[in-house]
Amino acid sequence: MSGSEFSLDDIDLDTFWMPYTGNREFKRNPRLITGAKGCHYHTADGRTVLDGLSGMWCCGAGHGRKEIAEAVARQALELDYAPAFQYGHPAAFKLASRIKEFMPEGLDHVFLVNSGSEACDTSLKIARAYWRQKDQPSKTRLIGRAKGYHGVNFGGISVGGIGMNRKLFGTTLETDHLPHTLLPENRFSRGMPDQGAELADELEELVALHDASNIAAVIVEPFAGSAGVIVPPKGYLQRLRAICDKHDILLIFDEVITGFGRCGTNTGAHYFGVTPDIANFAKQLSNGVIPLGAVVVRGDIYQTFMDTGGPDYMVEFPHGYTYSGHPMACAAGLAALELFEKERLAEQVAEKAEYFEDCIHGLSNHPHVLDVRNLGFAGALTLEAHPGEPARRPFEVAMWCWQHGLYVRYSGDTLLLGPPFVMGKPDLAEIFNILGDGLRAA
Ligand code: PXG
Ligand code: PLP
Repeated sequence: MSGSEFSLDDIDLDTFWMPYTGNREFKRNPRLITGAKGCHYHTADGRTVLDGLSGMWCCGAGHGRKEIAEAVARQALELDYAPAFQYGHPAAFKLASRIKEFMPEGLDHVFLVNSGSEACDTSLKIARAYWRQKDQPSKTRLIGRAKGYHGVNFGGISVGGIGMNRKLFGTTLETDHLPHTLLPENRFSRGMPDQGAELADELEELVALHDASNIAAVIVEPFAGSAGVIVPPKGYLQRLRAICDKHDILLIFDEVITGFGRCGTNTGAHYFGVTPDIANFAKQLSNGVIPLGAVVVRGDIYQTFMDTGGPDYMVEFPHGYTYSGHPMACAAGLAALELFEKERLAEQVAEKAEYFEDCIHGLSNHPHVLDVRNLGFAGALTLEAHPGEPARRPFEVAMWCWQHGLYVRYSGDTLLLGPPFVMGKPDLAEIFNILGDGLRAA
């Protein structure tokens, strides 16, 4: 649909309370998207805009993919909804098996949810319940990391490490946080920085403080996405894994952004060579077409629930959503994974990652740029703040870019980039041309 068929006069902007948005600013200056094809959005004012963040890190195969749309339409006509509890339908089983094919060895049972936030809260509940079923009920404490993002539900904000997402909401779960790994000496690193693996040893301090008998799990993003593509130092995740093993603490990777291609591999676990006990996925799993997420666990975690669940008609894990394994989400997921494999989307990222890296680091000397970070098809710029207005400059640059044909996301003091995996080099170059001009203009 083109913008010309659309009039803003037809829309009541006031009633919709927009998620995670400055509603007052947006409604004064609306940015409405009316269509999408390939790596571009079409706007209500009739313009074409490059998609610099794959929607919100979810549309790596590009927009308007017929294969997915048709699969969803077929599923809607064949079986629109089936009860998710105590009954099943084939697509959910097929999707779980298909997801397993892309996992590292050992992660082989799949719980389906509708979003990254649900995946996070589900994974935390699995971790606590697992230890209870293993007769270690005191292992309840959950450990996240400063600057971590694990969605917006209560579990996720409890382990999350972004103050802005917590401060309005009062008491959360009993958690602790590892320090983040954004070190000044690592500024302008390409890919994994050299310094800081020893920050993982802070987990030993938390074990000394609480005792491992009270700790259920550690949850981290393989690289922190929302906080600005904070890539772990070389060796950091290996050390975290070793300390978790030593103390019998579950390691959860939140792969909502890193999963399914963003790193140039199937998962972040593959990229970094570290396998967690539980991994969370969403976003790219359905190419963003229908809400879908998944929690993938080690076989023996699943088996523990099966072995301790009482008589076999009893529910082993009293958790699940009305729309867990929704038929249309499963159809979208299956079609998206088919594309992911057939079009070698992870390999496409791996092949173009160096070009992306060169492009984004080409902005290092532009005005206001304090740091540049990247991995795979993910990158971020930290910008120097206006005095006393920490978040204004990225907003201004992003608004300039939007007006000049590029969608990028701004958050705190950073600009975030995560182009679709299928984007070609000319469009990638165009992203950085526009962004470079935007930095000079701001
Ligand atoms: N975990 C991680 C690691 C995420 O990045 C979530 C959980 C929550 O997923 P849902 O589907 O509930 O939103 C996320 C989501 C951005 C941006 O611009 C990132 C997210 C969401 C929106 C914007 O970086 N991450
Ligand atoms: N609230 C009420 C009153 C419900 O009945 C349900 C589900 O049955 C929920 C919340 C949870 O909804 P969902 O399963 O879609 O997460």
